[in-house]
Amino acid sequence: MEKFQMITTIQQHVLQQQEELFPDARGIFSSLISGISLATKAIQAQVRRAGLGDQLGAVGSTNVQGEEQQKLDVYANQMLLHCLGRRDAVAMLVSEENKEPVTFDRARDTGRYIVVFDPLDGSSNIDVNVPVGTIFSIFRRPEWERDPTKAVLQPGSKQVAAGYVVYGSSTILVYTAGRGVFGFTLDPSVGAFVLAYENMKMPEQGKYYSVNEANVDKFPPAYQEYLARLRNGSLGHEYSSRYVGSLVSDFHRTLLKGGVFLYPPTKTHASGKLRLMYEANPLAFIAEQAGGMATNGIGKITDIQPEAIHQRTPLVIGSRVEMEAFAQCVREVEAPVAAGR
Ligand code: AHM
Ligand code: MG
Repeated sequence: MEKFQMITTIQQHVLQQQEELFPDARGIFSSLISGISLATKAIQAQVRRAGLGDQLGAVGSTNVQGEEQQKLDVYANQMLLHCLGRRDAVAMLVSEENKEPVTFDRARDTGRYIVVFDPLDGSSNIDVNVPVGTIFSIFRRPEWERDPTKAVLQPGSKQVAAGYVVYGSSTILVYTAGRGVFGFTLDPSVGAFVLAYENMKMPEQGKYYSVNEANVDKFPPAYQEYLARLRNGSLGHEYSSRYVGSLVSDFHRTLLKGGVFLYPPTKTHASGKLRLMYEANPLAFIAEQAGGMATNGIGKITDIQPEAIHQRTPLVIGSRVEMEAFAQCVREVEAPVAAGR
């Protein structure tokens, strides 16, 4: 008899993992992942059609960060709010595009989760056909906290799951629930995210570093020295640079090929540009699960206790070798400064 290759969809995968790890689970968490999968399929369909209708361009408003909102930003945000907001599992949604958390009146035993997301990361690139993506992070709703903002302000180490979708040459969803990292490619003929990368591991060392080098003169001395070391062969081989300007894409390459991505602090922006809760935290969780690391230059990203939902953080994330070299460089450059030498 002919053997056909069977597929594993993201929903099947999450259910399988749940059965193995939490036999008592009632599928509440998996319904969240289904909501994210549905919303991102709709977003990718719209992204693929960009330019055919009038989906391109700005809407004429700015978001909470003061950035110009693109039409697709607004669409992606509404789609995630719509698809996730209908799930009983969701107590609260926090988006880059909304100033305050969106709360739902859910029973405590089902409404257990808070989902934080950047609906369309890199959207300023969309008019030039550069890959963009969605990033998400999932927390448990704290039992007794009534204030929605306080309920959300949990360190990244408390994430239950995190992931992203890249709308690139194919659409890929990468996710972790703390038991390894898995990648699913959208099969347009089936309409499902199909398991394509099992237990993803970041190479110990890579060939690329990724940073907006136009800002180098504004970086702190330790970052400038680190970039010099990457260029001068101190880490044992020659690096090339790659910078898409879309964090999800730059991170996805770093996950697959290794190396390091940096968005450092600058003289004018002491916390850099990227957001802790829906950009740095979820990617840091994935990096750690894949054998990599992530820091803000002082400590682990996932150890930071957030003070505001839209707070920014410097981000250095990547393979073990590059990250250890970064930590050593910071020690060597900053120790003499601290000692007044
Ligand atoms: P966004 O969430 O508004 O798209 O902004 C974040 C993006 C990241 O995807 C990317 O890494 C960064 O901004 C690029 O910034 P810059 O143009 O300063 O290099
Ligand atoms: Mg973003």
